[in-house]
Amino acid sequence: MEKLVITAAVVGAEVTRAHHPRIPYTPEEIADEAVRAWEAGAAIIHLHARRPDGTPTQDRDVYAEIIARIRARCDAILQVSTGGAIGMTPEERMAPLELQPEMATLTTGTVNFGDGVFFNPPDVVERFAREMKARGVRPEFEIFDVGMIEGALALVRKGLVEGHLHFDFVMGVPGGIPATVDNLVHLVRQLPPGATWTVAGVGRHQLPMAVHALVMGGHVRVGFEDNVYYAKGVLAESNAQLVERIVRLAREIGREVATPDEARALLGIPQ
Ligand code: KMH
Ligand code: ZN
Repeated sequence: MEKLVITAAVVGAEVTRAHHPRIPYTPEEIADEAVRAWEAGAAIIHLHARRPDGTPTQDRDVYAEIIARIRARCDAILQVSTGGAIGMTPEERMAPLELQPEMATLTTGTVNFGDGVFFNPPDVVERFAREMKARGVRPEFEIFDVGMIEGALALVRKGLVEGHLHFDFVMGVPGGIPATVDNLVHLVRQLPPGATWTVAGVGRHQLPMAVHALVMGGHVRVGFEDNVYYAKGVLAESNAQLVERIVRLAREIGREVATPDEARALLGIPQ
């Protein structure tokens, strides 16, 4: 089986210190969580940015500081969010692409997101894809429901995304696809040959979805963005603690964990 690529989504846009007192807000705090997650075995760090009071921001300069701080300390693949937070404009959401990160997320359709709407109409999705292509940023397709795979493949047919295709199935968002094994198998079956996939189970679904991905040959995303608990009623100490558990489980079933450079090779990212 392919080596396991672990993504740590260390901060997100929605979760606050009301949910977990150790949610990182400042660039220094976010970088610390990211580096600890890398030390634990994460090859990809999925990044969001915050203002010092915790408000989500897509400010290019805040991302630049976070990226510089992480880069100084490790070789993880840094993947910026272009999802940002509900209600942000496409221009705001695209701002971190100016930094030409190795990777960025690309959601290929609109989905209800709790009480809000994560709005991704076709013209916006195409604009994001064009911008990523022009800047040499590898997209990771964020798939919140099955129709979004078709949205991603439409970009490929239009030549807006070329090369290796990598998908992240975000499962269990209220309004998106429920986190069930049947749904995961169905999602995987829709992918074209050669594509890779990871799963991000939300809340209590994080661990069971990760375990299914491990045995199915997929990859795994964990972290505070999607889940702040280690067990029912027990907060995780850190993002690293969530990564460490996945590393242990992978080793128990004989799956090796990919380094960032091995992940680059698997995902078609130039070294
Ligand atoms: N915060 C969500 C509305 C992404 O990073 O690309 C969108 C999100 C997806 O987190
Ligand atoms: Zn995100």
